[in-house]
Parts: sequence; C-alpha cells; structure tokens
Amino acid sequence: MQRAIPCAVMRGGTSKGLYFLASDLPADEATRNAVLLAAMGSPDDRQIDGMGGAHPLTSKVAIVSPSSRPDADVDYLFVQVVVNKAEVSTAQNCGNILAGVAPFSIETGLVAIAGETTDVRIHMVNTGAVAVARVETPNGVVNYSGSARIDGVPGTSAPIPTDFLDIAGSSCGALLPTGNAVDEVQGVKVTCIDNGMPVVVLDAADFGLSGNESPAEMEANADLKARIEAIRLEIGHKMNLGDVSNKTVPKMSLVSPALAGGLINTRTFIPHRVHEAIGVLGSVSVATACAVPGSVAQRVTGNAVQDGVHMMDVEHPTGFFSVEMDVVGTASMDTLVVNRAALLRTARMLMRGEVFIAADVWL
Ligand code: NQM
Repeated sequence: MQRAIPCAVMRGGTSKGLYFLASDLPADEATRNAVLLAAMGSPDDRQIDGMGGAHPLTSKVAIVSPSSRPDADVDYLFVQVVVNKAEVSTAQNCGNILAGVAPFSIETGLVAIAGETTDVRIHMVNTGAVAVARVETPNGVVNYSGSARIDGVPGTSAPIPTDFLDIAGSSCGALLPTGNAVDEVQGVKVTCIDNGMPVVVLDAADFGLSGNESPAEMEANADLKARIEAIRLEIGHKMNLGDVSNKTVPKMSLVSPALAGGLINTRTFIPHRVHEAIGVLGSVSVATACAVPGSVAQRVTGNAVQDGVHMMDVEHPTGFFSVEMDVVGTASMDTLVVNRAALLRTARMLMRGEVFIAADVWL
C-alpha cells in the first residue's frame, strides 16, 4: 500500500524542492521527518526511489502554513533533507526555496491576490525573521513568465523582488557571533558572520587556491575538504551553533578578488558539496562581511563598501548574485548596521499533485 500526500514541485531561485502545506503532513515531528525522507528517497546517493535530485540543492522542502504572527501572512519552515544519510535539518534557512513560497501560498489559497502584484510577508520559522516577496498577479493568477534573469537558471522568468528585514544574527544571535572581525582557527584567519545565514569567510589564497577553481575541482581536493571541515567543526562552537558535525551550517565561503567586475568572488562549501552558485542568505552574509572593517573579505575588497546604499555583486561559479544593501556605521564593526537587504529571485511551479510514500511510514 502507498499513501498519497498533496504537494508541489517548485524551482525556487537556483534550488528545487517539494512544497507542502503543513496541514498535509503529520504533526508529529519524527513521523514528518520520516515522511520527508521517504518522499525524497533518502538515504541514497542517487535518491532513486524518491523525488530528490541527488544534490543538497535539489533535496529541499518548504512547509507552509497560515502565519502564527500578526506581522506575517504565512509561516515557512525550511527542511534540508540529507541525500545520503537518514537525516533532515531545520538548523538553516534557505533564501532560494523562499522564492517559491510566495507563489505557492497564493496558488494554495493561503494568501489572496491583491491586484496586479501581491506582496507576501513570510515568517521564516527557522530563524524567526520576516521577508517580503512581491509576486506578479495580473488577471487574478500568478504570473511565472517574464524577463528577469538570475545566474544559475537558464532563460528568464517573472521577477520576485524580495526584501529581508532584521536578519542580523538570525541563527547565531549576533551579526559577528564571535565578537571579532577576524578569528584565527588552525592557523587560518576567518571572519564569522550571520546576516541571515551563518557563514565563515576564508581567503582562498590561504589555501593555495586562486578562488576560481570549479566546484568539481574543489570537491576533488580531499586535503582542502578536510581542512575546511576541521575549521568548521571548531568554529561552530564559537559561533554559538554548538556541535555542527550533523548540521548544514555554517557555510564555508572561500573568497578571492572579483574577476568579472563584481565586488568579490566566492566558492562556497554548503558545507560538504560546493555550491554551483551561492545561497541567497549566504551571499547576503558574504556581502555584509565586505562592509566589516578588517574582515577577511575586506582583505580582498579593501574598504569599497562605506555608508550608503550599494548594489553588491557577489561572483560565484555560474555568474553573480546581486544584493542591494543599505549599510550605516561602516567605520567600526561595533557600529555597523545593515538597514535593509533586497534582492531578486525567480521561481516556477513545475508540478503539482501527490507524492507517494510507503503507507507504513505514516500509519
Ligand atoms: O543561503 C544552499 C541554496 C542554499 C541556501 C545552501 C540559500 C541561502 O542555494 O539562503 O539559498 O547554502 O545550503 O538554496
């Protein structure tokens, strides 16, 4: 016997995942996690018996419900389903999957169409912060087609401009969780930052890299992977994340000088595979590090980011990620405040229907 559960498959930014209404999943967390593992086909390198795409970027889940908060329309819980282990994690947020949450909320009737465009206020349950996403809704339907292009996705789609409010320290409790602009771990200088995503910024040159290596080249470098993971496990404690051996944060971002006219170049371990682009909130954190005096990022960029509104282009393996950021107090790490971070994503409903799991997973 199989059990059918309503869900949609959506591309959110440069990621892809299953989108569920919370009311269609078990309330009990352990059963819910078992259901998500079964739906994705984990644990298995190929996720051949489920919907997962055999990579962390395509093994993601959004669980959406009416908001529990007066300042939001919907609650969005992000779940990372580990590909090759029977593990799921809610310890991180995901700004790419977030991009699909607003259209999904409208398509499923959680949010009513407001006119030509509909703003959806999303409470990101993983971190407690709120994002506002604007969806084109002409003629009473969600529009997915348009001329917005994001690197890492072929073609163009309707734009979903998204604003992040109050995301500093969302997982670690402070923008600079160690209290320092730079820490030294295992002989390597690092900047630990959390502006929506806990990220450790490292200088690629400190690892003998140009920073322009492909994700496949970096993943094939066993020595590099071991050094990065050893630093991650040690610094996780100092970032108030505890034991991160089974967590997908912090992300480890190797930075180097921009090559294509952007602000800075990146290669990001998320944390064991290397991102084909860079995460949304991950790039907000890296861009913010460029405004921190004395940070590892500033070793690469100089103090290019001063008080004001900036369009920051964070380069990555498949192009760039542009973040518009309003920063003040850049003279010192103690006064630095990011008033607003805004960016552009696109998303697309790919399939809607029911996912089947073995009936004995959810009795
Ligand atoms: O940082 C991958 C992604 C992400 C996360 C990851 C993300 C973000 O690209 O907000 O979007 O770092 O695990 O989906």
